[in-house]
Amino acid sequence: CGGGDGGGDVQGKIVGIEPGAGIMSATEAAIEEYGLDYQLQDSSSAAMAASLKKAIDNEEWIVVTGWTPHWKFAQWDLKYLDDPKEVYGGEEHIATIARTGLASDNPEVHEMLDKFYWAPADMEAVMLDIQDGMTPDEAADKWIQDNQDRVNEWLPAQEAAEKGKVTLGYVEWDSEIASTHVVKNVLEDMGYEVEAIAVDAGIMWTGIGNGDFDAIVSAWLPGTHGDYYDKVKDNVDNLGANLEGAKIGLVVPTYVTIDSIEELND
Ligand code: PBE
Repeated sequence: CGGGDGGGDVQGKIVGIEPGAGIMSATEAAIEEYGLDYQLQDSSSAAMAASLKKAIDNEEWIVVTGWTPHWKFAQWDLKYLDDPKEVYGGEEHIATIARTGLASDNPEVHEMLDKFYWAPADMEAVMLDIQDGMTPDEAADKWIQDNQDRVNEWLPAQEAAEKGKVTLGYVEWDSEIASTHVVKNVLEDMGYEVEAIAVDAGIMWTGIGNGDFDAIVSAWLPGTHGDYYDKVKDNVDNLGANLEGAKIGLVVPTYVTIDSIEELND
């Protein structure tokens, strides 16, 4: 049984997140490709972070499915395990995807979504405030107040005469809670009624393909959500990157003595 020299009952386990996340299927592929004697545990993003905290408090061995941007890197000393087979892909971007038809139905909203672009440090600031106890709307609103010049660049040139309702689909991953609520609050400040609808990853992708949501800002491409995207790409409007420098992989506390996924079986 694998698990390195860390000991304890976490040996041979990788603490995962919600089934359906791209990082879960990538990790199943990594277990296969590296021949790891490990099992991937389904969990949730919040429970994964709680497991990480508990392990770090006790200086225990732990391996989690991790991603950047994420507040955990500001909170604790963590490292990605090297992935020489590049199962997790390299750096990727997070894209905004609109339903086909939004551009003609609601050009003002489409324009704002198209212009929405920020940096990993921005997203992390919102994530940290949520982690520190703010509601997603409070943290998003604070970021907007602190960055009004940037937000102004996202605002459309023309105001629509009638402002209706906008729906945003997302998954309750910490990163996507942050981005979706920033966009929600910007659209609300423009005068729209916005509903942010939390669903599973599969539902988010079939939903945007079917036009059930106006948009999603949570498309991790080209790797993490590549399979989901391929199924709907002919039926959606890809507005391009809203963030560059995203990454997924296996993450451990720095005191864990290995540096590569290949060493997990040692
Ligand atoms: N994540 C966060 C998601 C995408 C955003 C990396 C956990 C996933 O694996 O699908």
